[in-house]
Amino acid sequence: MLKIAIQAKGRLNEESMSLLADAGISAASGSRKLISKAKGFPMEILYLRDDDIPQAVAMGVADIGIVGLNEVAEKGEKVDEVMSLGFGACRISIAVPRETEYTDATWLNGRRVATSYPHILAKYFADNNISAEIHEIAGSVEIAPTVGMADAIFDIVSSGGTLIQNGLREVEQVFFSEAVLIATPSLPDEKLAEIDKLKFRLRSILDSRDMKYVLMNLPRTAVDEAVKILPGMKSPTLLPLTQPDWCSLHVVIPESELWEKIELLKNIGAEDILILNLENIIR
Ligand code: PRT
Ligand code: ZN
Repeated sequence: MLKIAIQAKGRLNEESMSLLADAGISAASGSRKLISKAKGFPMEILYLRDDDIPQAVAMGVADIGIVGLNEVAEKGEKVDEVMSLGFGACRISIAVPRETEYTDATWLNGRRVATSYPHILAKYFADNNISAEIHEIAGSVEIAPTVGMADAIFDIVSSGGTLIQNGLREVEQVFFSEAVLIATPSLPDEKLAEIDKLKFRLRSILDSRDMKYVLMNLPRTAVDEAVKILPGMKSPTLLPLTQPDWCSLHVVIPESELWEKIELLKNIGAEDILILNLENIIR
């Protein structure tokens, strides 16, 4: 039976659980138990701190895990990256006190930089020929310049709000991360077959997120125009209506293009437009 490690609590826990739930896999809440048996898929769920997930997967304590790419890169454990999961997006950036006259990365030479990601930072310094001191601290990195512990920080940024609150300014975006599914290298074939089944479910969920299923009534004369408005889709589904000059058109549209396409379709006579959420796309 597969064992999957997910974050016990924290930013990735909820979305990891809801991705699994959308894939028909449910489990007891992580805060109460270290391990629980999943329902809907032959799998055990291990709840760990995110820092421990790369090692647990590298050692085979768990066969797979959901964790930020930042932790995978920082820990440097040997794991296979199976797929990106489309949530937990963030970057790790260098930030300096707002009033600093920062020119470019050469400013960092001889400075002290506080971080919880010393390995990723050391690689950045090496790649850019920068000689600076790395101060590893476990938490509250953003206060290090204020208390005089560092000249700059290297920390996770998402909206940028935390930097602003602490009088800091983002000057170099170094590493881009999102949640990924990782696996123990060289697993036996039967485990790989199980992972393929899970990947298939996850892929269909991820493909359907941000897509909408749209139905509308359309004058038959406008069908060619509608097909031009909806490029990139395979030919849309057309169903007859009892009124012979009209038909019903069904298409899947990415949410980002939805309202622009709806406007165009209305302009060519589309009526009674229904927009529905999609649960799965099986390709
Ligand atoms: O207890 P455990 O060790 O498991 O959790 P943790 O406290 O180490 O990690 P947690 O739960 O904070 O984050 C887990 C993962 O979420 C990280 O490893 C990243 O992959 C991802 N992630 C995505 C983030 C953020 N966005 C994020 N904004 N992790 C942390 N932050 C923090 C950041 O450290 C900073 O303090 O949020 C603040 C910045 O946010 P903004 O929006 O103000 O820029
Ligand atoms: Zn952590």
